[in-house]
Amino acid sequence: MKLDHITFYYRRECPFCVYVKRFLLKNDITVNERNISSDRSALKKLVKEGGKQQVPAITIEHENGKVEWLYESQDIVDRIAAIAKKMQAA
Ligand SMILES: N[C@@H](CCC(=O)N[C@@H](CS)C(=O)NCC(=O)O)C(=O)O
Repeated sequence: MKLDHITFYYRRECPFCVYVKRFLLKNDITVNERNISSDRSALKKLVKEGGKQQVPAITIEHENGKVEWLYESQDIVDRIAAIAKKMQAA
């Protein structure tokens, strides 16, 4: 399942990011990805728009154009699982 409206901000060496990535792979879910270690503009955006330099983080683009930032690996996994479940049911 491809979730085009979600972008995942991560570092490869971050264990909390690996936890999220494993969840995505295990459930065959694809999202947009931005590596803040190699992508300077992604890092800037994370801090400026998200509000803090912490990964993993995701953005969820809502239909009304509003962009929601979400931090904390477990909250991210729970939220993506809920979104995927809802989409599967639709
Ligand atoms: N409780 C957070 C911990 C996240 C965390 O500690 N992330 C570290 C990397 S592993 C971080 O963002 N450090 C600042 C940085 O990498 O710039 C979670 O579960 O997501």
